[in-house]
Amino acid sequence: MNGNLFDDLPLSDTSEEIIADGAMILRNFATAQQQVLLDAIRDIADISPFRHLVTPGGFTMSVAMTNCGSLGWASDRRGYRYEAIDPLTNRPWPDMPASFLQLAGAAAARAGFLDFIPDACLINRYEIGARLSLHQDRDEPDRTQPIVSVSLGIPAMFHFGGMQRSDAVKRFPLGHGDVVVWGGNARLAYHAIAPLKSAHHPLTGSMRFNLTFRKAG
Ligand code: MD3
Ligand code: FE
Repeated sequence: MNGNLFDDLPLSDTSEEIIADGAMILRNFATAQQQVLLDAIRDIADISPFRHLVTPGGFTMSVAMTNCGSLGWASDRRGYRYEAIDPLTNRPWPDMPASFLQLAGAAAARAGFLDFIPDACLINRYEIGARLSLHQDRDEPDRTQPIVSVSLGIPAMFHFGGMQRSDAVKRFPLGHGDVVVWGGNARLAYHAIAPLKSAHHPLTGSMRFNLTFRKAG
């Protein structure tokens, strides 16, 4: 109800690190909102449940996904696309909570994107061992808009590559409350999440959640 026992203690790390041209990690930028964000994820999943999508190649993803906002990302044997209607419920995706919009806008502004208005938020849920293989996010037509990502729960190792699949990757740990803004030249970089190691977080148990805010329309 009141967050965790450490709510009133100062945060250890609120550093800001530019990791590439256009990419900035804001450590613990979302931590003060942790409970509001996790409550909102639960409310969204009550309407549009987490599901394991199938890729066009026929593989079932280990990450479970849902969305909020006017558009949601979907995948099936026919391809990847954004949809206004959740194909599982045949209803619109849940509205983007005001707390999500406020956080995404503040993070984008901090990294220099002053007019970021996301219309889609993809919510990824990882269990131990789940991973996201190397990919680019290229289903959004307006590449001048950044993507803002918010990590909650157990940590993950993020792999950040270059513009070609074969480029070397740099590794960055992403922990609870960390926010990353991906714009400019970083917007189309290859990236991945390594299989999650066993861990526990007081608010999410053995889960990791990642929100990615996008302008998809
Ligand atoms: C770099 N999600 O949903 S967040 C995704 O942690 C995705 O669930 C990962 O990759 C996750 O597509 C990584 C970091 C991230 C998100 C989007 C990016 C990095 C990005 C888009 C372009 C470049
Ligand atoms: Fe991605």
